[in-house]
Amino acid sequence: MREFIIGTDWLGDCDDVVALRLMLRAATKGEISIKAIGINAADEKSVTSLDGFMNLENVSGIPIGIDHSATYVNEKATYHGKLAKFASNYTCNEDAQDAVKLYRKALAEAGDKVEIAEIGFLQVLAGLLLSEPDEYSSLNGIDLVKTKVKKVWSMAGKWDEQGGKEYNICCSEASRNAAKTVCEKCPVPVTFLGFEVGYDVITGSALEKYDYLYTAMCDWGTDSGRSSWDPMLCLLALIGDEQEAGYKTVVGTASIDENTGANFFKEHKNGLHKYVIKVKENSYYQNQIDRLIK
Ligand SMILES: [Ca+2]
Repeated sequence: MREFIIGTDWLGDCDDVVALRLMLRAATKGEISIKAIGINAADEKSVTSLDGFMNLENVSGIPIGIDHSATYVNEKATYHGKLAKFASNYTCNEDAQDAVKLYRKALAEAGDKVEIAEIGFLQVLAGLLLSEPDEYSSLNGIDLVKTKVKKVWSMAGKWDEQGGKEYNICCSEASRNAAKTVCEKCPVPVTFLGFEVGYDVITGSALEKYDYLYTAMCDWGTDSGRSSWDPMLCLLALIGDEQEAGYKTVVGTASIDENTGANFFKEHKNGLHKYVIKVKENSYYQNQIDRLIK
């Protein structure tokens, strides 16, 4: 069975919640196994909110890690308080392990190679790459990833222009440096799904009104669906093949200007990086996601 680690900025936007439902439902159906979830941007209720969400989705036993330095105030994510009421494994963010440590532990314990799906900022993945040997593995981060990671799927970047800018990369000095580190040091293939792919695919409008996912979307600020950056990345990762998922790819090497966060792409056939371009109508992706989250 394919094994995943998921990284999310479980801070505010509701497209992470839609995306996690896709992944958790696939796990419930036995299609994938999720070894860990790392939170790379948080408010004070992010860990208990995610714990509560997993309980509501009838998923248990997936450890949560967090970047403890990435906790912010976020008044828009009122759904975190509602989901946190269903938490049972964690009482606060401090109960969760450092996400880099958790990634290292999960990779060290993995039998087969793991895939990493990142739908937030890249500093946990960068921290993993820069990590030193520890109690979990005698390998440094790059060698651990080389040995235990099959592929990284990342919702980040804007690839329909050279110098494109996208939030997950540009947001802060930490996110810009992290994206640069991942582009320069990750020793396994990375497929990017950029801003331009997900913004005009709107999902979640068909949810039932009693569904707590619908509540999360309303609390974030929409009752008529949301752009599908994270759900599309997760759907792509679940299908596991870019062409089969309805995309063509551009292959080469991605790079980041750490001062501005602008992303660039140099095409060449032996590159470790790809970005995806839609080849189907938006409704093709929208219908699949809406069907899977219902
Ligand atoms: Ca996200």
